[in-house]
Amino acid sequence: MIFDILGIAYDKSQSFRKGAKYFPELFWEILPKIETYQNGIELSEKAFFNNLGIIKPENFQDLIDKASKKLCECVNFPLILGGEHTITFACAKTLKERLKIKNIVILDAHPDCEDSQGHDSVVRKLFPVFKENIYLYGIRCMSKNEENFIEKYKIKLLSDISELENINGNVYLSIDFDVFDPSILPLVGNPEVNGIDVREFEKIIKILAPEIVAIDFVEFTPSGIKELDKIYLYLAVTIILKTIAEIIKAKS
Ligand SMILES: [Mn+2]
Repeated sequence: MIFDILGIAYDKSQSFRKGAKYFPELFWEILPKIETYQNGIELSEKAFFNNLGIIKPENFQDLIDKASKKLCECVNFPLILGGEHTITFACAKTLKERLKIKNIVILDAHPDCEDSQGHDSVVRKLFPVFKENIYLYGIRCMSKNEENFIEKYKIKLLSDISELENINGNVYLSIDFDVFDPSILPLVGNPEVNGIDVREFEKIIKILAPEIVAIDFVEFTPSGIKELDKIYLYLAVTIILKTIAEIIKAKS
């Protein structure tokens, strides 16, 4: 299976920890060091990575322009590496028609429903595009303002994995690395306690994999203590490879 990998080095609105823009480049650096046999799949034989390059948008409009232009070149399974969560809006909107995407599933500690221009507003921005087909899982920290938006527009906050089984039709899956517990992966834009573990994550991927047609990983912020960064980078990319292995399993 061929994956078109697009990096989006954009973290203009990250507020607490910055550095998500460094992830796409570091992904390619660490990749050769990680075990290729993941979840029963030998990725060196079954997965082919077509590097679409890394775009570096200057601002929100530039993000929309550059991402949509690049994603038009995409003919295989799109795998997008952020960058902050804002990139999901540009990518999901661009790919919606062509890939007949019906649903967007977002794994995140936050509902990102703020009325702002930043990464904390991505679900609010996606709402006019996907309406009742937005599903959020892993949410555990929100503002009163966001809660009001969620209630008013009936955004689906899922609390049990089994609820994901009811999602039918093509899925764009967006993974904010802060969905994981900070004890597993603390290098994220906005860490929150009580996150999910990788076992739970793999269960989620197994359920959704047959429907997933595009995926992104966002908000991993490799900056700070260098040696420790490398370890967490290794873990983040391992999680991506596990996801790829499950998608290959489901699609073959
Ligand atoms: Mn988040």
